Amino acid sequence: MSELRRAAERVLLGNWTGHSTVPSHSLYPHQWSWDSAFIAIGLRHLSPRRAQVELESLFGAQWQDGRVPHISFSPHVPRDAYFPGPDFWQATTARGVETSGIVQPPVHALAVWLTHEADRQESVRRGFLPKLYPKLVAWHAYLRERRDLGGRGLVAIVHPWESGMDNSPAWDEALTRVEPAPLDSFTRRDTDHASDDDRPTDLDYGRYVRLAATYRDHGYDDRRTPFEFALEDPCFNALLIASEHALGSIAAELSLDPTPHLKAAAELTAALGQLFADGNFHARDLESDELVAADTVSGLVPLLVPDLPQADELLSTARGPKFRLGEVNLVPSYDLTGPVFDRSRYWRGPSWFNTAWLVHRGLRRLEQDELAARVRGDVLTLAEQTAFAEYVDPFSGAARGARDFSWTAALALDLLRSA
Ligand code: 9WN
Repeated sequence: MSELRRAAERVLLGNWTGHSTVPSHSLYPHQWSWDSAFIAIGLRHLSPRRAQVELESLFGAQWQDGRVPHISFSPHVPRDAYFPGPDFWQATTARGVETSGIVQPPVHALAVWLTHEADRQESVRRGFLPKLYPKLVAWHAYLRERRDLGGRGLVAIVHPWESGMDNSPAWDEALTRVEPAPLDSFTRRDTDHASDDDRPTDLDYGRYVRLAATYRDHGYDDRRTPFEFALEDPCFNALLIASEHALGSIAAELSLDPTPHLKAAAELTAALGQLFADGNFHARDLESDELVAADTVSGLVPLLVPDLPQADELLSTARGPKFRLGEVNLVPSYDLTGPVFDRSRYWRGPSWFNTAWLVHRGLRRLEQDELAARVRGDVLTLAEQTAFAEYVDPFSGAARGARDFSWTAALALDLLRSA
């Protein structure tokens, strides 16, 4: 285990760029929003100060409207190293940071709180919480005020990349409505670094590009953009709830009133119930106003929500034939019995370490200690066996996507410490 610790630390040190950590030097050579949060959760064990700096630098790219962009581009990396790069997004903040214009799941307040807890003295010395708290409040306000596109108290995503689970089968039907950008109008970079079979298809990419370009061409204005893709995603909303609880703890620590955060968490938890059907949480498509049939790991993430009324039913779905929690490797990203299950392709079946970490947190909360221990054991074994792969085959555990992937190393480090 100390070998695993050293190896994980090597990955995090290798991917550190001086003020933040790249998910992977080859495939993702900039700073990504929810990656940084997961990375900080592991980095806090290696260097609490670096974990704080990681989150501070991410919020250094926050927009004036409160949104935290999903990518903050490094000026030291060639502009075409990743597609879509800064020239595509055309978004520069008032402080001169080039970013994308879409967002990712709001796991940040939770990461800030866990980072603070790792070294309270250093946190207080650096004024970490007073610095981050107003930024986190503005981030959540953006989501709740600008992104409640359905008007029913839940946040909507407007691009598959905003879910962090880009190629999930949950988006398939909504994407059929989107006219793909011509394939000769852009050059993919991802397939230079990962196998074609593990990544989204060209057709999917054409649609991703079209959606992002439409948002960009409307100034990333949530009131003006004619969104062709708008869905309420369970994982996104569940992480907002977990983060509102964390904001409550942060507020109390700063001798501020935690009540507004606990109230927001309770309202969101009640609203999340609208997405529950047949034992799982499902995305709701705002165009058809219907729940998407696909069962994905996004639906299981609410397991970590405190006082979740549906927890028992959700747990039995996780243990049932669709996800076989405790029997297969980690947590499959999509229903093992589903019609388009693919054990290799991006978010269409393989298991990821961040979702396993989130489900593990839920299992601990629900006192499912045996199952939690199994998931933790899988994370540690597979992280080591796969050289910190981005994701794995749920049956064989074979590595997929990038290697030396930062959040895999960070979350393995975190679980190593949480024995
Ligand atoms: C697009 C960086 C990101 C993760 C996402 C994952 C993948 C990007 C891509 O990589 O998305 O944002 O190019 O496929 O799906 O969860 O944050 O690791």
